[in-house]
Amino acid sequence: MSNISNITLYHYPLSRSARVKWLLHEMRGDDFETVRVPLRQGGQFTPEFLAKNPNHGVPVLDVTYDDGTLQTITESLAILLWLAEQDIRFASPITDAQARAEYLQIMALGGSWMDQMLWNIRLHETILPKVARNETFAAFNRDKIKNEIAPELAARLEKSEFICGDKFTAADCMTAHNINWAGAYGLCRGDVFKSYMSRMKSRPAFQMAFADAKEFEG
Ligand SMILES: N[C@@H](CCC(=O)N[C@@H](CS)C(=O)NCC(=O)O)C(=O)O
Repeated sequence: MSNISNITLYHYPLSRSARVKWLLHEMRGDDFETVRVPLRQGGQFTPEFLAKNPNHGVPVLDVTYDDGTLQTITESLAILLWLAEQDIRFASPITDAQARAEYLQIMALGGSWMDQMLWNIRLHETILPKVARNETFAAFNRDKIKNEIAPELAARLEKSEFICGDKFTAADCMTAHNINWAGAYGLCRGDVFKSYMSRMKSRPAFQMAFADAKEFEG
């Protein structure tokens, strides 16, 4: 990350920004700024924040380059992929076509497909007003995770220490965050997930990223 002078993460405890915070701690220790966005109090709707992310969500990453240019990046999947490109220790090597394909596949599975199933469960079980909730749709998403996603992830984790083989990558930040989220709905709780999560939780960077998890207001 040679031409980057400063990184600021806009964050809320336990949320999707914790995926990014975890990878930043892996890469840079404490060498980045964190700004708490008070989501429950509507801090994501201020004009300043909306100018950074019109979709009013965290994570948002402000990157200042050595020449003074400021770039704002949104979307946790894009941010994780981009950060891992800057510090290739955390990506699958681009020279290994097969490993790279698997890594990108797992990132997309986590950042779009599984993420949206979890979000749909949250929307239809907790967030929407009761009249707008659709129990059948929530159950459909639960079943997809239980019968399709969880077995796919479990099969990978039975074979290897990390989600993409024997190396920790940004794909672990995405996948373990989702498994943790799924656990809150009683999903992805088998032994293979428990031992994977205990390996991830033993990492100092994970502990730093989730130290504020108790401050999450659901
Ligand atoms: N697809 C986006 C979703 C971001 C998102 O929805 N973040 C939630 C927290 S997990 C948020 O900030 N919600 C506040 C809001 O939408 O008003 C990503 O992965 O970055």
